[in-house]
Amino acid sequence: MGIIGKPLKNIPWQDKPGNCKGVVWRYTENPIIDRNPTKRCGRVYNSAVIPFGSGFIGVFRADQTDGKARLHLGRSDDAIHWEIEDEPIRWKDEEGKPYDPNYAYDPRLVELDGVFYIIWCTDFGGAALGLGMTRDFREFIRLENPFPPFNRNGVLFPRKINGKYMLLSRPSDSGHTPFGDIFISESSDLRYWGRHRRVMSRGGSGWWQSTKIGAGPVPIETDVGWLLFYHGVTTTCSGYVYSMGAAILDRDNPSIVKYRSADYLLTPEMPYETTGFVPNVVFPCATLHDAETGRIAIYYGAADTYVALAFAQADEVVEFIKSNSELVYGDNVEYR
Ligand code: BMA
Repeated sequence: MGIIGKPLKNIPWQDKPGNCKGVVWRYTENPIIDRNPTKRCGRVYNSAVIPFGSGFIGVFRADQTDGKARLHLGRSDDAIHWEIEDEPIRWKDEEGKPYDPNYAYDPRLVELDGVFYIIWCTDFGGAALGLGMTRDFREFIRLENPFPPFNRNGVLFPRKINGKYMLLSRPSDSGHTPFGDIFISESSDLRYWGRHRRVMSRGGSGWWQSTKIGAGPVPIETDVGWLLFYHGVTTTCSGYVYSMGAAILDRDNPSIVKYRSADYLLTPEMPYETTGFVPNVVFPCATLHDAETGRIAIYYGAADTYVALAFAQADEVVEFIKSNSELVYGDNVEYR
């Protein structure tokens, strides 16, 4: 079993500690981004990173000191220590007119044929997916509303599949959404989307993903299928708890779930995950991975307050998903 993609030797990494019982382990120096990293950014979390030039670039969700979420750019040589800009990303529309989203959060970032695409949750009369692109991280062009409200957790696949762009998303309401499954849509041009199908449903015999689920980082291509980390939510007396699960989607038809882990891979346990602006949240939004060694560095938001890092080995994760697999009612049903 291997990752299909480029080698990326300089990703953050720590070997699995001897006492780790799972297949995902945390970076010992977490969180990697603490409170108030810049004058204007109070809390940075749920963010996306990507290799760029000889280093790394990130699109960060920053809740500014007015309490509102916006997207800020950051740069790093080692993908651990980040220099975040104090000014938010300035968008233009395709005609060159400035466009300033009312709010912007939970970005995902992917390179497709030499162009970097950013998807985030934007305000379009409520929560909807915003889509923009950049070639150089200097000029940012926003495409005009490719999606109607309400939706969150838009994640593009890193290549076209059968000639089409593919997108995972989670239709929602505009509040704190007490439901939600993962859907897939396809497009020839990124502007018009169709053939929507339900990929994965909340639920299962366990409880950790009983309320809602949403796609996390850009799926990782492996020779057994697309490795998708996602968040699963359960409802408790004191609110939602966000954990991380993983599934493997068919390589040629990613609307098909091949395997799906019945157990979570990461759940809030550490103080920076259980305590913060919103307690008990781990929310993965990005990975860096090395096809040569199978190493995966997972970036996740912790307690809506911090950015944290965890590690996994691709073959071990895939084996865990396969041997703990449980499909949920609604997965892989035709006309779903
Ligand atoms: C979701 C999103 C995430 C957030 C999570 C937990 O609805 O808003 O940004 O991390 O709630 O508060």
